[in-house]
Amino acid sequence: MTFTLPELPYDYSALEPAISQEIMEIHHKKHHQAYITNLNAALEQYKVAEEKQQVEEMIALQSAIKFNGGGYVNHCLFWKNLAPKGQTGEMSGGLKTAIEHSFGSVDNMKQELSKKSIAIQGSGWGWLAFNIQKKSICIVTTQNQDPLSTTGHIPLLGIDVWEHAYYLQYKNVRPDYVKAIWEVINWNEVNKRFESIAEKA
Ligand code: MN3
Repeated sequence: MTFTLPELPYDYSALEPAISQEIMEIHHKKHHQAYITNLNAALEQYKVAEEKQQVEEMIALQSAIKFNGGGYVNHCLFWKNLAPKGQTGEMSGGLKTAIEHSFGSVDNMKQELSKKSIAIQGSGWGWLAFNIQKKSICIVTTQNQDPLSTTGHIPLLGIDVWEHAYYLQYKNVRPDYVKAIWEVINWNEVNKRFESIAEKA
């Protein structure tokens, strides 16, 4: 099986002015596509190595699968957790209560997620996440394209802080990008993710 680029649920220009059309187009068509192309290639090579029972070769491919598979998964989440202004909905009562329980207030959560996302060294992601063991909402950061699922957390909302996500528009000023992204967070989607976790927890 091969993975394919999912369609964006909105136009490339729909998140302006928070995120420019040019960034959205390159980010989706070039960057997300590249992770998918490289993931498919690595999986194909893995299959061949497996058939030939070449364990060393299989192990050697694992980092490419993790990186590109993580890039695939993370961006699939990312497009959905963004929405054009006016279509973002509002945080549900249940999610708000859970956030207030963990952070005291929604504003505190936003401040902390912003601060930790801005502070990521190099490339990575800031997450509002559900800790499976503690059954509570927390903030986690990951490096590169490491998928959150390997850390015992379920993603509610992810902020891509790779330079490719903002550089064309915000240059080196990551804080301005992180500030602007709050205008286009799709709370309908975040609510949905939280509710499906809450049902099982
Ligand atoms: Mn990206």
